[in-house]
Amino acid sequence: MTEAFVTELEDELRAIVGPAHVLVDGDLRAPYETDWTRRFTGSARCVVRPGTTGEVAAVVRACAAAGVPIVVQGGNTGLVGAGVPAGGEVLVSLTRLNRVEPVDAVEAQVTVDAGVTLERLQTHARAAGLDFGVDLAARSSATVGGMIATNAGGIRVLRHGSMRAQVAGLEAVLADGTVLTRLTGLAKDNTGYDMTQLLAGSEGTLAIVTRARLRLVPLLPARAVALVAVADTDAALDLLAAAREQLATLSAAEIFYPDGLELVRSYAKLPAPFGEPAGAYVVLECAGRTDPTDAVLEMLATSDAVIDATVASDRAGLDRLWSYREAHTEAISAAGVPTKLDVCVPLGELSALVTELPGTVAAVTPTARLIVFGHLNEGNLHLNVLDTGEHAEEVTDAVLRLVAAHRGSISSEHGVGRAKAPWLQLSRTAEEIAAMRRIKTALDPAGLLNPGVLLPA
Ligand code: 2HG
Ligand code: ZN
Repeated sequence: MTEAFVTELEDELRAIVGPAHVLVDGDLRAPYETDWTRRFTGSARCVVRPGTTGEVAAVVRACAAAGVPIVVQGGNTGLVGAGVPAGGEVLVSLTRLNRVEPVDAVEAQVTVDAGVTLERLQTHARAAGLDFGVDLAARSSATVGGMIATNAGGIRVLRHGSMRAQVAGLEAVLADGTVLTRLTGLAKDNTGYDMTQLLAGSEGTLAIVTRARLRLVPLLPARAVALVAVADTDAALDLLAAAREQLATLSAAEIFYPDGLELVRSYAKLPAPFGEPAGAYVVLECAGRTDPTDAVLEMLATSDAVIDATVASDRAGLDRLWSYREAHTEAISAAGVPTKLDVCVPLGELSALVTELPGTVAAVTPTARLIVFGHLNEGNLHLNVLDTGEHAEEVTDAVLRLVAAHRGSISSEHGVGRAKAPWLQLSRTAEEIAAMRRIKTALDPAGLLNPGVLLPA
């Protein structure tokens, strides 16, 4: 590629989005080039910030004509290196696509741009007396487009399902600049391939999501949260079973362990939640139209798994109890750059996995620190390994093989990204990967969109 040609593309991009939205200078590019964990970083050829779907399509066409690959980025809260460049791509940032349409209260749906943050979507839905079914700790920065691309999960999957369950339709730009629009949000629509669901979880490898028609859920203003001390993972699962059976309003069930609690307490300056330390901690949340506290207390009183418990239903109390769980990511990040592994196993395998993990990590590098927490109901554990040094790959390999041996998935809700692409075959058969490649080739024959993400090179 000649220098003149290189400049030509940037000029073309400036003509499409305006000179202020093509960032070539290293200092301006930098915030886009490193991911939230600081583990993944790469140099983009330039950052482009289109403001409309038409501009996204024109940017894609220009890059396609120049043969320059694209990496797509939303709020840059991804944890698998899928939204930052490997090197030399045009980085398309979607945060200027930020319009929200009025809530359609009759359908309980809303159409929003891909760059709208989860928090803004929640505020918008709640102002109309509804709510959004997915919630996660990165809500202030995570964007709708990125959440669809990764099929994000979060803390309310138990009640409302993952991101793909909320998506009733999409607008997206294909690798040749074609705009697909399917935003009617019909409740029943059997007219062929479901492109919306194909793109959900495709990690930006098949198309760039620019707008979404989203389902909304009832706003449930009365909440109660219980933080429960239990002996171990098995006891946590017993408690979960009782909660699922007895609490019709159950909306979250999370787990963390003593070493995570200690890290969070010293980072967030939180008091010990109980007089005595326990082997594991479970957060249960119920949400309804009327205060669920009595039902929660009743369930806790009948469960043998409960060693100690504290329950809150006022805003400050809910936030305080949730912070023991939600501050894990930030507390870990403050302690170093972790090797992050997001996995899930059948609930029957969870306890064995938790027991075997420390030995598996220590066998690779005895000085590494493993922090385990996650979404108990889905058997979804976030394994954060600090101080892996030069052993990050080996730790990843050993842990993901252990997960596969327990019939689990190497990615539960964060996606595969660049971080886990080499291990995809642990969770998907050769036939499945070959079929995925055929879909990729059909929609993006030149491999323009997010190369190196999801499908191993
Ligand atoms: C959460 O559940 C997020 O808090 C982040 O998925 C998990 O930091 C992590 O490993
Ligand atoms: Zn999570």
